[in-house]
Amino acid sequence: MTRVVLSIGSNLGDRLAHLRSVVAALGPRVTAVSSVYSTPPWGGVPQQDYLNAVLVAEDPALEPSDWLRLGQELEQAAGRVREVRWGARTLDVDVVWAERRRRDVRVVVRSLDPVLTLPHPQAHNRAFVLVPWLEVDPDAELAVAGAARSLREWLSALDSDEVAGVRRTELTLGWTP
Ligand code: A4P
Ligand code: MG
Repeated sequence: MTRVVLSIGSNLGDRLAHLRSVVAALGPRVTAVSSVYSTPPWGGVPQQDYLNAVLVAEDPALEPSDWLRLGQELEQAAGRVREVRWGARTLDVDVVWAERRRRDVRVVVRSLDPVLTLPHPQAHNRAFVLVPWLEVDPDAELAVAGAARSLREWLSALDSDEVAGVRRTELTLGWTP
């Protein structure tokens, strides 16, 4: 059994439809969905604003690498072309965090593999990830280089203008618990 936190983002084409395609494809595996946020581009590449959200999903049969593959298939289905790193895209699906559960034991998955680095190496630096993640999992902790902090603590370390730029919208992803 793995439980994952996925960050989804889009800033090209029908942005909301691209985000909704992920929720629709994952179906009953989705256990929580954040609001949809409008966010300024992060990473220094000039481009239009994103819509971002965070999903929590679980599946007894999937390994972390399966979630990555699923995310990449959904990116392709949304017509994503890989051009500039951190540049504009129809759909980006990042695996931010993963946990394995066996019986009642939960183990956070850690990996330094560049193909799938877990937790995502930039999650703690990104208000567009932390704000929606905090909404769906207020007690979550994220450890970076051995330092475990609550999401609220990571957020308070970010530039307040960046955090304020992440604006909740009235848009929804068509998910009901
Ligand atoms: N990869 C390694 N670990 C992971 C992981 N945990 N989740 C590898 C997903 N992918 C992971 O990604 C490059 C490689 O990272 C993949 O082959 C995968 O095996 P990519 O999606 O091909 O390229 P990219 O997305 O351009 O680069 P990168 O570094 O993944 O960028 P990010 O981190 O996806 O950031 N600003 C706002 N406001 N909102 C956004 O959603 N997104 C990005 C992209 C930049 N700025 C943004 C947003
Ligand atoms: Mg990516």
